[in-house]
Amino acid sequence: MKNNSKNYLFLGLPKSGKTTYFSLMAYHLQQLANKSDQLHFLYLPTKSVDESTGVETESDITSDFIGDCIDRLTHQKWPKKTQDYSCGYSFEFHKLPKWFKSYGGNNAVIDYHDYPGEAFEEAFGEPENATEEMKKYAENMKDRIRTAEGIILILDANELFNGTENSKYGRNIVRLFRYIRETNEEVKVSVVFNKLELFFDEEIDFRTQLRKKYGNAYSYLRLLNYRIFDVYPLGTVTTGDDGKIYPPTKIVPRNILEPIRWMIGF
Ligand SMILES: Nc1nc2c(ncn2[C@@H]2O[C@H](COP(=O)(O)OP(=O)(O)OP(=O)(O)O)[C@@H](O)[C@H]2O)c(=O)[nH]1
Ligand SMILES: [Mg+2]
Repeated sequence: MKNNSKNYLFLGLPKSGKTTYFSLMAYHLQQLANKSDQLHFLYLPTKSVDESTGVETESDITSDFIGDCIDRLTHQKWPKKTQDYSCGYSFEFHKLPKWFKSYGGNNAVIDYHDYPGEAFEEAFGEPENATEEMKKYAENMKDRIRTAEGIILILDANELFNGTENSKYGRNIVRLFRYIRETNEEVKVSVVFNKLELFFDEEIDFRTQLRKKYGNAYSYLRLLNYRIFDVYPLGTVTTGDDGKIYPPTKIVPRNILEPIRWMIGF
């Protein structure tokens, strides 16, 4: 992590939609910035050092990764599953002149970390057969939670309210909220109800649902610096001939930037 950077995390159970949401959010943030006189967005190169030779190289991991995800989504394919965790993705985001001035001008680097859901399960859930590697990622994730500026918790609303593993889901998020409270009470927590396309425009008050169905999690959440967001990352989805759900031919997200807008302030 760079000295002047702020650390933001994407957390959630496996398959909750973190990678899809993260890549669409970054893409739309870049598009918004490129249309505005005041906002500036740049993907940053990632530096790495070859341990045997000491030679430092730069690679465009962030823009390559987001480019690949967006390319897949616009061809009606889902991003590849996140298998491991090696580094964060970085971008620079400025709002000029107000944001720039108030933060002293050097504080606009944002590191985003997209961990596999299995690392979340290892840290806060009931993992079955966790690998040594996943245990390492889980520790790394917990370290980052303690120093994070913001946490975006992605909840698959369909799993949460229509799924069969409610008590497991509830216990996992309670453990996360408790850990945040104990180690980094002030951190901003955006709770994202995700995959809302699957509810086909039904008017559902998800906050009330959370309070009624996951009362203990809701009690812990209320003690944090949090906000709840309803997000439709793709706008709609289509069902293929095989009965599976695919991204639509035209992606028109709703509310996708609201969580980060609140977190960063622009
Ligand atoms: N309806 C809908 N389905 C989605 C959305 N995002 C993801 N999915 C579905 O959820 C699956 C997992 O999406 P990912 O974005 O890879 O989820 P993840 O949380 O990054 O998963 P891990 O990296 O394995 O923890 C996809 O293959 C899709 O089937 C969404 O916005 N809407
Ligand atoms: Mg992922």
